Amino acid sequence: MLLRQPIVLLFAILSIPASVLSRKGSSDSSSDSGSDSGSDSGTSSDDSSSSGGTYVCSDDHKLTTTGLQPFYYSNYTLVAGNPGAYTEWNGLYFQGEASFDYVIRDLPTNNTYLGTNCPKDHRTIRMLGIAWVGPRTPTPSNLHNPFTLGFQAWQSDNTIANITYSYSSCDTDVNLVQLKTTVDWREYVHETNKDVEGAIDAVVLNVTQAGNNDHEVQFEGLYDISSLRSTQTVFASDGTHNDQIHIPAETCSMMGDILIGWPSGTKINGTMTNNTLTLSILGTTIAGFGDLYGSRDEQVNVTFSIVFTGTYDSANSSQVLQVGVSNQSLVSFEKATGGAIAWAPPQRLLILSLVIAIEMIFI
Ligand SMILES: *[C@@H]1O[C@H](CO)[C@@H](O)[C@H](O)[C@H]1NC(C)=O
Ligand SMILES: *[C@@H]1O[C@H](CO)[C@@H](O)[C@H](O)[C@H]1NC(C)=O
Ligand SMILES: *[C@@H]1O[C@H](CO)[C@@H](O)[C@H](O)[C@H]1NC(C)=O
Ligand SMILES: *[C@@H]1O[C@H](CO)[C@@H](O)[C@H](O)[C@H]1NC(C)=O
Ligand SMILES: *[C@@H]1O[C@H](CO)[C@@H](O)[C@H](O)[C@H]1NC(C)=O
Ligand SMILES: *[C@@H]1O[C@H](CO)[C@@H](O)[C@H](O)[C@H]1NC(C)=O
Ligand SMILES: *[C@@H]1O[C@H](CO)[C@@H](O)[C@H](O)[C@H]1NC(C)=O
Ligand SMILES: *[C@@H]1O[C@H](CO)[C@@H](O)[C@H](O)[C@H]1NC(C)=O
Ligand SMILES: CC(=O)N[C@H]1CO[C@H](CO)[C@@H](O)[C@@H]1O
Repeated sequence: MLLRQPIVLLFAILSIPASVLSRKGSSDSSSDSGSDSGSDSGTSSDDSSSSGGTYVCSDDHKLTTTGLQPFYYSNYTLVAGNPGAYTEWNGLYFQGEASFDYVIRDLPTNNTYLGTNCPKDHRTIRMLGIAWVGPRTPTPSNLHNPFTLGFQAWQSDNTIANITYSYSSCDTDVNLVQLKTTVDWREYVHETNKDVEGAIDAVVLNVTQAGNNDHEVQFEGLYDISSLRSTQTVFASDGTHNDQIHIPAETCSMMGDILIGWPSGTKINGTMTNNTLTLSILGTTIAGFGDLYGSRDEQVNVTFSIVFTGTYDSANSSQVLQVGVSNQSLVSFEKATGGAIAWAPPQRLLILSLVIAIEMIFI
């Protein structure tokens, strides 16, 4: 088990590695500064500094979107020796505004469980968000969704025009919502002494033409990873890892974040044209609390609804979406004539994930 965890964690920590570490350690500890300087290695964005042993993070406001794609996409989007090169698997991005509505209800208390200090009325958090949509890759062959959707959103009062600036690179838990409709993992199998890769469509999407508009599709599905074994659900389960929904710590005084995770049965639906994506996420769960000092015993009933409306981000997308044009499928992807280059050189990520994985082994 001890040996297995770091290997299994390899993909999970890939995109926001610091959040995994930060929930387990204390925020000002050296492990935090270690992971942050690790995540910035090889770039010019390392604004962090140490003064008198205190770690100081100065925010470079760089939007990190590497957690939007399953890891195996790098097999298809990374061209050896030419990392920025166009490939037919790059997909495209939408950016926009989102709202996170929730109601928290205390469970009946007993002698061991005290009440919480959570607001009991309906609350809304305003967010900015980014979605990525890419074509299904030829492998893994057990996947059936015609496209993969990734989404992340973070609390912000900023305008959409200021979306890049609005992203706090110092906040290790910046994304309140992070979704991938396909989750993947790498697992060590004792019997064969080998790492095995796997992936499932966490949301099996039903994609249909929207009403009478043949340039719009609608999609819907339920988030369900209940078929995964516990070592695999680390990627999208309890809210302590990469794909997650959580409500920020300040909501219920002294209780920490409300860790919603991705409850099986959460409803995902939306519409898509070549210019607009709308996305709804609707669910309810019994959630626990977690913070830098560990998780707590108290639990609450949370009902949540997240709604996003995004517009095609031509500046950062190398593809455009064709909806209802092809007779093969309702959705297809074409090279953008504007020709933006791909984001995030994947080699750096791979090196980073290995560094973090090695760090985790020694924690
Ligand atoms: C009551 O306490 C027990 C532990 O003694 C716990 O298992 C149970 O979940 C608690 N019930 C509620 C509603 O909090
Ligand atoms: C990605 O590439 C690696 C190394 O070549 C291979 O082992 C793995 O099966 C590939 N994964 C997919 C999903 O194609
Ligand atoms: C972007 O947001 C920051 C912080 O809120 C603000 O200082 C800056 O003026 C904003 N820039 C624009 C172009 O709105
Ligand atoms: C897919 O969605 C369409 C339109 O909403 C619906 O008629 C159909 O029954 C759905 N199919 C499945 C398998 O859920
Ligand atoms: C999702 O489905 C609900 C009905 O179940 C509908 O009211 C809502 O508008 C849909 N959301 C989007 C983004 O299409
Ligand atoms: C989207 O499709 C419309 C026609 O339906 C076209 O006029 C427009 O240029 C397309 N937009 C993009 C970003 O490809
Ligand atoms: C939370 O409470 C609401 C309202 O009582 C209820 O409809 C919902 O099923 C509860 N959620 C869970 C996961 O028990
Ligand atoms: C429609 O299908 C036919 C036969 O498969 C193919 O030749 C044609 O190119 C397709 N049209 C489009 C727009 O994809
Ligand atoms: C995440 C990302 O790379 N965003 C970029 C999108 O394009 C604008 C304009 O070129 C850049 O400023 C952003 O950094």
